Amino acid sequence: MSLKLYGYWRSSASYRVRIALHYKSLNFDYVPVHLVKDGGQQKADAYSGINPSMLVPTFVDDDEDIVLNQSLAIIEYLDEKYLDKPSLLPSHTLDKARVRALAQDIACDIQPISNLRILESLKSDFDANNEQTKAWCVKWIETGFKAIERRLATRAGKYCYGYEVTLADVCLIPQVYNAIRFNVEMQQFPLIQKIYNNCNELEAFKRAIPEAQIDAA
Ligand SMILES: N[C@@H](CCC(=O)N[C@@H](CS)C(=O)NCC(=O)O)C(=O)O
Repeated sequence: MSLKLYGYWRSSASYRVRIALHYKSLNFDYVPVHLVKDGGQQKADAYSGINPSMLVPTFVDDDEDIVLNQSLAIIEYLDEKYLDKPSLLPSHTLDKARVRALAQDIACDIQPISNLRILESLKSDFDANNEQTKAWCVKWIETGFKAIERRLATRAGKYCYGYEVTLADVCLIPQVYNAIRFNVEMQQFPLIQKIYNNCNELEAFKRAIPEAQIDAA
């Protein structure tokens, strides 16, 4: 078995897949793709050849000649392939839909708006300065977190959805890491903060944190 993850230490989408791989105790090679150095290594031919979207992460299973992009698709692939490992999705249809919805609240409605290339475009196409792009990120993270905090009031236990770690936690924790980087005032979101603390006590989450990666600056 030869699994490979192309990622970047601070990329929240890469962070999600790292958590899932560690949660399932799967060994993998981590291949850093620096999103800033050399004008962004994700745009170089060497990488865009395997991922034409020029985004990280990319997951490669060399033995089976499988290349996958999109963190949620990668995680669900791992979940279904390694059935002997702890699952990140509940088995009940409605529970599964609710966990996916929470995950997508983050992965579809928060993270893409503050992605690097969006911030670069705000600067180059619309003359936004650093303060303005930072305010942009804070605004959309807070908007998303307000809704998630309300949902968690009826769904959360120790983790986002009851007492088992799910895909929702795998998406939430990297987004909180980003929020803290942008100085979002987390006291507004006590449930999110509690789940962040609970998850970060787990080995899989500790091993996946950006600062623990070989490419951490
Ligand atoms: N929906 C994608 C998002 C991937 C994504 O946005 N990756 C970011 C890092 S978190 C990236 O590679 N950004 C590089 C850029 O914007 O040029 C996923 O979940 O995998």
